[in-house]
Amino acid sequence: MKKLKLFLLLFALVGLFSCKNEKKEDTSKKTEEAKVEKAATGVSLTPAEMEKAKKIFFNTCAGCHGTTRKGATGPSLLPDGDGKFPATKDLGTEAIKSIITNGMPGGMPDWGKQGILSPQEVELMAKFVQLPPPPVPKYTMDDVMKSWKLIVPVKDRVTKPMTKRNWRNYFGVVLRDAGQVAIIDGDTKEKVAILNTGFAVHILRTSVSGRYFFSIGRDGKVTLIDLWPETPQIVAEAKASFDARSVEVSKYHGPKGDFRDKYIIVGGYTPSHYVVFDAMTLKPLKLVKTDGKVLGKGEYRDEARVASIVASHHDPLWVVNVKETGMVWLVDYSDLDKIDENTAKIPTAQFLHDGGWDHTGKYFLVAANAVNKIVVIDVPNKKLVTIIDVGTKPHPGRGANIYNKKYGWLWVTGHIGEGKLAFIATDPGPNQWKVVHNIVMEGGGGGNLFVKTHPKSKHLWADRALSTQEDLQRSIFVYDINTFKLLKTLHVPDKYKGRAVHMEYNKNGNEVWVSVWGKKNETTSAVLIYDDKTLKLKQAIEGDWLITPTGKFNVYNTAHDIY
Ligand code: DHE
Repeated sequence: MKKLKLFLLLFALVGLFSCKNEKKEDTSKKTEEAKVEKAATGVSLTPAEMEKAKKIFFNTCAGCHGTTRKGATGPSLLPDGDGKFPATKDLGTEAIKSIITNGMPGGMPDWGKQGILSPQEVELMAKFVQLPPPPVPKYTMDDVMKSWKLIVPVKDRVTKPMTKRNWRNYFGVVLRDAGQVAIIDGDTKEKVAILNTGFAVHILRTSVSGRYFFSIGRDGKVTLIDLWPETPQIVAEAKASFDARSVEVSKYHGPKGDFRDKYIIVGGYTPSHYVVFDAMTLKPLKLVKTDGKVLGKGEYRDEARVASIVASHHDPLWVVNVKETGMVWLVDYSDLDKIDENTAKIPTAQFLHDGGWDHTGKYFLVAANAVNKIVVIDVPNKKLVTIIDVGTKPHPGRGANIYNKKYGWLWVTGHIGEGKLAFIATDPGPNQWKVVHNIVMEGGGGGNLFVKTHPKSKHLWADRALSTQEDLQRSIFVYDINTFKLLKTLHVPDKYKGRAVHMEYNKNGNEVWVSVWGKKNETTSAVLIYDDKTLKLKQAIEGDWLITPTGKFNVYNTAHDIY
């Protein structure tokens, strides 16, 4: 924390210093030929440079800073500042270049050092953020409709599994920079299919039956993958927006009807809206904008991006987390004509990101990561329960539900901003919704992205993929869920290059799969498979097709919300 404060101070000081220099430059550049985009400081970009910068910003920066650059997980990047963070034009090119190259302790990646951005690209981006943000293009229901492709109609699909494989133990593995999803047989560890799902797929979710995977890409493209043919295949696709991170299916079956696998919802980052599709064909059915006022009463935000979405098993509801406004929407999908008027909109805390169910599936816990809080929603009663202070930049993924002998059921989150795992009690009683324990992770600094457990396991697994220290990036930490003691630190074998990220159990809950997320042009990425009892490496999946593996989703565990 101290370090972070120091850095911010430095950040501001460097800004002031470079501001003076910029002013000097200003006068000398007055006569320079006008270019298309020019800031008050004299920074300018040609149309071609602008296009390139927009693309890089979308791929690497918009997720945290927002397309309109008003800030979310990361600070605002506005030429004139926003009162909280320095104006980018005051920071100046050199200071911004240094930040983009070296990263920041709170989670800003070292894009330059990692070689993801070249020095020229770093300079380009340093200039880009001193210019006003370009306008966000429109994307309407007509555009969604035009993008829809039904590749295999339902009547032409197989009616039973055509494979002898144990498809319920398939893993869908995101091959991020290849724009693909690999389907891997969890029993034999063989590659079953590689599917071209589109640019930087982010996550997969399954249908309730487990037969289908839905993938969502950073380009807003949703893909329906049928796992029943001998070789899994894409049967439909559509584009919900320019930029997206979440997809979920309808799961409710009860007195209000059977909605299992009837609809899916895709949450749009840019433009900010959600789209409901027919789950079996991906025919677009409804688009609802998510813009609104911060916490329902403050500043109006057009960029109000949909972060995580989960589906209730107890009610016909999706929990839709609107990042910039800090509103949790409980979207009742039982009558699509009244979907907006039947939505409960609950003000919580700004910059909602990722989250998951407690073990009962009635309470949803979501990180408001930029304000270091976890929000708890009582979904059946449609109300905010409480907002809990945790560590710096909580990042639970979907979190992990463990049963601890002393405290009962606990839901766990890690943090990007500090090396801490926070355990929140969820059972009714005096401790409910309190952080009853913190684990301080070894090695200092933050960088944890995901935690994972399984009902049959006594272990909690945690990565450090965003650590600034290379040895921590390549380590996985396994803790005892009763004593909270670190049992083992697992290191990625040297032959594989890249960060260890995201864990997933197999269907039986006795293996843990970990990605080694290498570079796009190298074939040294891998998926490591550990025995959950012995904590020994059992097998490594590798191959020239395994490009930049990140998230992994086991069919059975995803369909049953096991985490
Ligand atoms: Fe993710 C989940 C957003 C960067 C891998 N990520 C999520 C969710 C959101 C989100 C909102 C929750 C989805 C849900 O549950 O419905 N992620 C973002 C970003 O905005 C961010 C910070 C920057 C960006 O530009 O995308 C970002 N995420 C990353 C990565 O760099 C990761 C590590 C690698 C990758 O593939 O891009 C990454 N995010 C994941 C994974 C999940 C995820 C694997 C699902 C976790 C799970 O177990 O459910």
